Amino acid sequence: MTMGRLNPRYEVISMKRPPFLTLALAAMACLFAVPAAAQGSSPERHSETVYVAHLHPMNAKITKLQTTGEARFTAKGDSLSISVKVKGAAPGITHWQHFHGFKDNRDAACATQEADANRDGIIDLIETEPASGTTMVPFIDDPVSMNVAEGTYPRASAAGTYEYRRTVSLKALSAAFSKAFDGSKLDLDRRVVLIHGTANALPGSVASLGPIPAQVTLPIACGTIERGS
Ligand SMILES: [Cu+2]
Repeated sequence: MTMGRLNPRYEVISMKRPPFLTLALAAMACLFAVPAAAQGSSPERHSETVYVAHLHPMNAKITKLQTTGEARFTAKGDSLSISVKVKGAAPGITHWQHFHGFKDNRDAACATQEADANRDGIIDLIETEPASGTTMVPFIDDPVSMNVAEGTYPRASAAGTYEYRRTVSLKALSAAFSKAFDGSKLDLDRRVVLIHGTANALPGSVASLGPIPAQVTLPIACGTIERGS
């Protein structure tokens, strides 16, 4: 016992103590240790898992804006709270926002300037796909509906800010996700959050998704989702 050696008085007492008393004390220590350990584990039953994505500007040259923000996912029991706070977005228009990723086990990443395959100086939605994967869950009025094209997305204020908050059933979202993506799991820490939308005119070289105008899908901010606190 290191403590005994550091404290001569303790050394004397413990040397005088009969062996059976030492055993009895050790047994008592065990009795007290059990409830203490049980107490220590109880908060885990109600624990929350937090995932955060710090959003960095994309295509700032064409948006003329520095769009930044934070997306936060808090899972607790069956509830998943999603919050997205954005500033520096094009004011007064709605902004598509989703997490993107791959339905296999690959990690998604934010596209860099190298993703600009046609060298028009703009990374369009299609060009983000090799790095970021596909559009997965929309942050709309009802994310569980997975209605990317028709859901209601937030509109930025005149100052270019918005705040989105929704709480969904983790079970319901996981089921809808699994159905849409061949049995995949949500795996938030493999995904990226993308914010879209500009009011500025874009050259014809900027590709989009089907009939949706390129101004709607233009990526303006991205962040990788990481498990955090
Ligand atoms: Cu998106």
